[in-house]
Amino acid sequence: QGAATSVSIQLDKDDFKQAVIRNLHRTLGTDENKANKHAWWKATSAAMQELVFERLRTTQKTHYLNDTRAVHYFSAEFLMGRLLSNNMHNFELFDTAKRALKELGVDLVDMLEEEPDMALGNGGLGRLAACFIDSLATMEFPAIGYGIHYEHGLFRQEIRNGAQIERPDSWRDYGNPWEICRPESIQQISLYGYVETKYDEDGKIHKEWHPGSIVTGVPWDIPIVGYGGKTVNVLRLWQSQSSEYFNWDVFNAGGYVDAQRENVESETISKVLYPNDETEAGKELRLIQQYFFSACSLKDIIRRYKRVHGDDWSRFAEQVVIQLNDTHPAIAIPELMRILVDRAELSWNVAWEICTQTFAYTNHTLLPEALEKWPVRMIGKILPRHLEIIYEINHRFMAEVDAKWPGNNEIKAKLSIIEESNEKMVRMGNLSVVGSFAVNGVAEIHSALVKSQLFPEFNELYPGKLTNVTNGITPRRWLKACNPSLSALITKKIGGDWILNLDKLDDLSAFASNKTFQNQFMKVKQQNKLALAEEIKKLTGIIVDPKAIFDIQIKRLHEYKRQHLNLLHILALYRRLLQDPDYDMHPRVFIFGAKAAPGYALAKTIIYAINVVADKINNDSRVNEKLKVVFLPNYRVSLAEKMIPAADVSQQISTAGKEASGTGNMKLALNGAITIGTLDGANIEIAEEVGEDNIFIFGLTVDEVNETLSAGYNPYDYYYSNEELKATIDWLDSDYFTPGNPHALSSLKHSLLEGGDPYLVLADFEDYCKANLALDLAYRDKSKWAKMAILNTAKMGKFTSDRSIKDYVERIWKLDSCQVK
Ligand code: DL6
Repeated sequence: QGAATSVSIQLDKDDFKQAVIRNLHRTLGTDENKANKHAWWKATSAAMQELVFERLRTTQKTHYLNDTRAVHYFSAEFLMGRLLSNNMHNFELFDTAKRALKELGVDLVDMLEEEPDMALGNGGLGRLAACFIDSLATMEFPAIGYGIHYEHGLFRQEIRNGAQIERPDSWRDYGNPWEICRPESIQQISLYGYVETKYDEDGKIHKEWHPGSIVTGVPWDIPIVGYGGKTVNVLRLWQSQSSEYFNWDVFNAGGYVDAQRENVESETISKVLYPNDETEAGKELRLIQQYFFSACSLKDIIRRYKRVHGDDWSRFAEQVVIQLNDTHPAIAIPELMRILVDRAELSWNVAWEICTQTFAYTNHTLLPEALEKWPVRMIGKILPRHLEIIYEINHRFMAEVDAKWPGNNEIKAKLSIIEESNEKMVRMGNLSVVGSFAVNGVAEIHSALVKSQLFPEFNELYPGKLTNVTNGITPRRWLKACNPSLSALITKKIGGDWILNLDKLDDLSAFASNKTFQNQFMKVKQQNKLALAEEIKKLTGIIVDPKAIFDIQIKRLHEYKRQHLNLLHILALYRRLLQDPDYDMHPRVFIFGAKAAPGYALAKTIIYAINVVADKINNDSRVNEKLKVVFLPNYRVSLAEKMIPAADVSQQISTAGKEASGTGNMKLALNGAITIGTLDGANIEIAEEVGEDNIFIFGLTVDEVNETLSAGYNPYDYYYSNEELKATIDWLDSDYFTPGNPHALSSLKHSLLEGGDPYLVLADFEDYCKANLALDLAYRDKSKWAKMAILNTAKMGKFTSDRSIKDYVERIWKLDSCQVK
């Protein structure tokens, strides 16, 4: 398997300077005297893009000439963040660029702030896709990411009077230097209409879909630079456009007037990313988005395949593997069947063989409310032919189930792709399992639960199909670029091989107890904390002490992630300090970053609660030497890059069994933060790697959660038996934090008590407090803490996305690398 070993492009400081000036003059039509920061950023990006294009062209030519098998990563989300610094790092030009720009009077780090985040994703799932395409390019695997060119990415969060306000995200208002429009590869896709059944002379049935409207998909390519700059792959994002096609034939056929009236305007399809609250909204536009990008991408793949293989479909599955990132692109399965059966006129069996050898599916959640289902009626209206195909797939699949479990209607009802509920639904998870050759979860425990709880019968029916690939993160962005001081220290100590072989970090273990190295390591942490303290002041006006413990919880706001458990513990500390001004604790700053889905009321209340509690504590001179709380607005990739290097503590406190993997846990530990966490998701594997002395594990395990629930969990038992817990919950429901508005936070108390506390916050509270106490004591022993921090960094080798990709490549995709000369 290939990995870049040296940099492909050599450019010195003067070349770089010239390239920037040239682009300032010729691309932007301005000059050094007039240019503002934004113009410098654009000119520098354009200078980088010259190098990127050169490698992109070479890569594409090499892949074409070698006719390589490639993976096509279908994902409704790619949370890319900023690209300029990343591309510079991957070309190993960051320092050169910094020196060149300095001579031009421009501070590179300051200039980088001009770039808006490309926030085309909600959180973990989209960021994982971004890390994966980085690793694929770095390891020189032929790969294309396919997604949607949203005009607006995830909303921008403002905090007003403590509450979240959503504002549109305008990431390309002033143009995006990284994307290239490819009108030569435009595709058209069909929607609505009806299906005509025809018989030929031999009595053979043909289905013809007469669509009601046609939408144009315009591809935008974002080059993805691998580390070392040898392979540059592409992320292709589809923008929808009106095709001015209206089918009068359909219209006049009668009965379609209403359907046409409801048609979604073509341009709106790629307008906005749905903010995911882990509940399926069942919105028609979302289904159309999913079909739109899946169908455009499939047509694109087939066009490329046919250029070489013509109408010979026999090699399709040899050349093409499609990874479905969750069920969002699962409609691609019946779409490929439609193309093969209706258009290419292959027999059903041949087509199904090709299909099931082409697709693989990754599951990212067990939460029942997040498992996608679409009303049969809706699919029938938007994609009438696909509904027929889904029924046919299900009919044949039910026969298979019947052969395995003769006459067992209960199993049939459970496995059926069609859910026979009040409103009939298509279960996209079941469709994905049936239509794929491999199904994977994203951490050991999650994959085990996919097998034992979510799809146990599928696991019996298809032994070996369900598997695990533990998630990973790219060390290029999440250590080298975001934490330059730590990465320089590491490279000085053990050499730079870790960037491509993260297992090498284990060489640091030998220095974990070395006082000099401990001091160097913690000095870097201290500098990073100082920088974050400045950022906090800039963003919120709050002054924090960099000597305090920086305790960070950054992730989407969801009850299962339990930011409210963190908050209850903060309240407990506040209360202890008020009751006993000498209460012995190391000063601690709790820092949050989180967006709540706009429609998720309780999540928004939790954000409000954090902010009002923060306001009270930060302004209470009795305690604020020891305790501070900060909520940083508009959490996103570029903010994470500033927070993660400064973290002492990483909060990973989800209810066991609920967080599929988590990847923030990996980023924080890689940067030397110690995890306080439950045995959930990838925390379990992190604990295995770092060892139990270097992590603070607390709370119920998955089995204990299940036992507690089946024994009839009653949160009041905990409420009445723990005086501190009761006091903190009641405190939230007084007007202490919301003067004049005593019940502003009642819904929070209600969910924890009368609401049944679905995520067992109360059950875990006491153990969480104990773990926090242990953490506080450990921090006071500077050498012990430094050793723990170093070992966390040293033991993160497993969690590079290069390893995840290697797992996918060897066990699922069966790809060869293709070295681009
Ligand atoms: O696999 C990436 C990421 C995991 O790390 C998180 O644990 C998981 O919550 C997240 N899942 C989703 C679910 N969205 N949908 N569907 O984002 O995936």
